Amino acid sequence: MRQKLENIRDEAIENISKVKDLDQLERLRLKYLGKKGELTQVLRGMGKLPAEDRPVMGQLANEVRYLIEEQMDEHKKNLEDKLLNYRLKLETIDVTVPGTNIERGNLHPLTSVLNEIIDIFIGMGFEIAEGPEVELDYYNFEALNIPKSHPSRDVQDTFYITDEILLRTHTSPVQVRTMEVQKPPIKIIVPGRVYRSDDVDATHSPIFHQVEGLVVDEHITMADLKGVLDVFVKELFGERTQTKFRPHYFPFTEPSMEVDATCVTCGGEGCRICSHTGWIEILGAGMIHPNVLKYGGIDSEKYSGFAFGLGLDRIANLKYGIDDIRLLYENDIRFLKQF
Ligand code: FA5
Repeated sequence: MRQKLENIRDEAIENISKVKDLDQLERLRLKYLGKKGELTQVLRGMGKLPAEDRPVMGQLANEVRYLIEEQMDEHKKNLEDKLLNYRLKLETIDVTVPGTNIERGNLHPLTSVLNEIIDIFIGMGFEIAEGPEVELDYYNFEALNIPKSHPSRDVQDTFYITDEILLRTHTSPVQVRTMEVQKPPIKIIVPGRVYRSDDVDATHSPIFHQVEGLVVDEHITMADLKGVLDVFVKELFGERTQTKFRPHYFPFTEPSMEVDATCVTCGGEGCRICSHTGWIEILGAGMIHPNVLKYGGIDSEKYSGFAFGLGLDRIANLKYGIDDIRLLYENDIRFLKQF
């Protein structure tokens, strides 16, 4: 038995020293010390020894066990250290390596100007409404007092989908859509994309943006319209900006007007941007035509209102001194980065 124990000891120590990973080591532990392990088997045979030999053999067996365990623990620690070092090396982060620059994006000029416009109107108590871009002829024209034969339909070259369905040519269809579901007081602005089959040039795009304004309540007069637009223009372009209201014609407002602001670039002196007039047209507006109120189910004897529609793209260009509307749609990052 002594021989057996010494053989196990020597073999185990040699095998342990060759082990390269923790799994292998665990297999060796089972081989010698497990329930069915070699050393365990020998210890089980202890009972067959003469009584006087047992203490000596027992002691030797324990020594062999401790030795194997000790060697295993030591080797295990070495393997774990090696593994840790390997992983540390693998996962080391060199904090001195220059990082990859993450470029900060910025808002598109149209978004920035729209945000500013929304803030100004919200400050005056307006709410934001929206409407569909694929619209019924009814809301885009009929309910705005523009029957099928009306000559003003020619002014807004329309993309038709069917006879009755079209891409909205302005944000004004949201006027009657809102009146149908909301009774006065109404005080909304409607930002949105609109479509016209206009030829593309520096000031025209077939897709552009408008912001509609609509106020309906008792005793609304043109003084309210002028006041609201004057505050708006001064907040957007600066305190010294002046407004000019020119008579105009829209079928859905009466009276109708176009509003000019003193040129932002030259301050009214006259320059290339304002064609040397000192003024720039920024929106169309007027007092809501009684027929439109009727289409919206609102009593035109009791209520009155005003509406306006501004071209967001042109306002953005004015604000940022951009001289060609096409730049807003080309998505050239070198251009967009400047705002
Ligand atoms: C209208 O669209 C009216 N719905 C505005 C309105 C609303 C008047 C409520 C009264 C009451 P107009 O067709 O003028 O009006 O267009 C309004 C603005 O849209 C113009 O002042 C202009 O700035 C802009 N605009 C018109 N066509 C284009 C285009 N092709 N590209 C870019 N902007 C355009």
